[in-house]
Amino acid sequence: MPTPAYDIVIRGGTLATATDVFKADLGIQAGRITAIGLDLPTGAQEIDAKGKLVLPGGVDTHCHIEQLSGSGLMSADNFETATRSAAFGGTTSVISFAAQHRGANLASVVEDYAALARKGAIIDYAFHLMVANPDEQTVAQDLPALIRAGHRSVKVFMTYDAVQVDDGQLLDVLMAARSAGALVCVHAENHGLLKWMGERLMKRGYTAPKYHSISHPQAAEVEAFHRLIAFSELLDQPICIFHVSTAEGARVIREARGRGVKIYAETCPHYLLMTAAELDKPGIEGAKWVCSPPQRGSNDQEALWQALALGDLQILSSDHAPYRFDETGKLKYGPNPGFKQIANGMPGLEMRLPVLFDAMVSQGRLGLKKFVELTSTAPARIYDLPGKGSLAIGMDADITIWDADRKVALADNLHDNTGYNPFAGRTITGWPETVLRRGEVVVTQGTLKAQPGSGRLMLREAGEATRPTGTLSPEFDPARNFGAKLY
Ligand code: DUC
Ligand code: ZN
Ligand code: ZN
Repeated sequence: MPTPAYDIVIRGGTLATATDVFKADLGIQAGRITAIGLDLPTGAQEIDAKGKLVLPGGVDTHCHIEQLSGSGLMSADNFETATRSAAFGGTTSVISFAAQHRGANLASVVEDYAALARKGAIIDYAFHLMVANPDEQTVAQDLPALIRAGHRSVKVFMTYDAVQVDDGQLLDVLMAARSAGALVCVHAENHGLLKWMGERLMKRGYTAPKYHSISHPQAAEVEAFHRLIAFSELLDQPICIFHVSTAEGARVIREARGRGVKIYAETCPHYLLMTAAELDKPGIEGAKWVCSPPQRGSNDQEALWQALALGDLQILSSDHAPYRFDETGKLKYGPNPGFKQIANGMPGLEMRLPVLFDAMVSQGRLGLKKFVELTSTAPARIYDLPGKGSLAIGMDADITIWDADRKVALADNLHDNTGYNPFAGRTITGWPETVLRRGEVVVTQGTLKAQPGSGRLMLREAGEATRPTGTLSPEFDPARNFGAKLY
């Protein structure tokens, strides 16, 4: 018997990429896609995909895994539980954070997170370098070295006492990223405004979870976007604005992109599919839905969908930030905490693709190709994840096979360690049934097949998204700034 040409053939399915939908068989060898065609020869293993959709595995580029928050709270998931839930949800690559805290050495932080991921990760992973201690050692030494070693994205917070960078520090980080070749991702909200609003609400007795949404006015997002964009434009350094939540925020991004500022931006399922009404539940129950920025109004949802359609927002991430609804997480400060004491975040890795598939494909909002683009292809391209995000010869065989007709009533039964599902109670259509990572079946028929530690670290080249536009601002252009060399 001749050796089969393929380790696996996925046969008879409908393949979809960001640009095309077509019927074909897909052949896999040594973890890569080696053939896409009709009537491929039999593989060593055959997967029947008749009547199914064969899509690139999901790429979730904003996930907090095994991370200590600014307030010292450990997220509910470790790499094993988080990436296990990702795999069940059809996601095969994640970017999480190597999160520096004040006083910590960034290079050691990256080593520590890498060790945790090596032990637990089931899918492939990369890190955003989260800088909260932008001292000389970090900005001038560690950050450039780590970027050049393949960690091509940096994350900073413009708010939160324990981790925020001030304007000068933000400029330092933007400049260091420009020199070494990295994209700078930002949580952009005005710190003073959030602090002032939060304290005013609490003092007046408005402590219930629903007031969390009032404490993050849309003006906080809008002001911070303007300031961040002004800095990005001044230095000609590309940025990615995280979790855009408001119509006005999306408009600010559109305007800036229109005049040539190099901005990428993401939003998340909870801004598209939830409103602030989720927080308005009896007692403290609404704490489960507390995240930052908060869910907004239906007008914001519409504007975000429109911004995705127009390309002003290019990425749909989960912002997986899991905290249990108990004393280890949301209720750390007792059974009835004020909204300011409630940890920000919700689990999202497992539900991101199913709820978006339901909205975009089953219900028809933007459609299948855009679903693939926003949840897999564009994030892989923007963050330069090698071999990820599409179905093409030579790419990693990261593949999710979907039953587009399967109806599922969502319940609190996710495979992470959070203990609740923010989308529980909804019924959706479309489900990721079989998931392959580099040609290995990691989930099938509701069962996990892969081992913790089988995920791989993805180191990245400096790709298109990290490159400045080359259009210098007057202040940085020696031809117009009296010859000053500022880069
Ligand atoms: N921002 C995030 O991106 N994730 C969790 C909490 C937060 O404020
Ligand atoms: Zn954030
Ligand atoms: Zn986040």
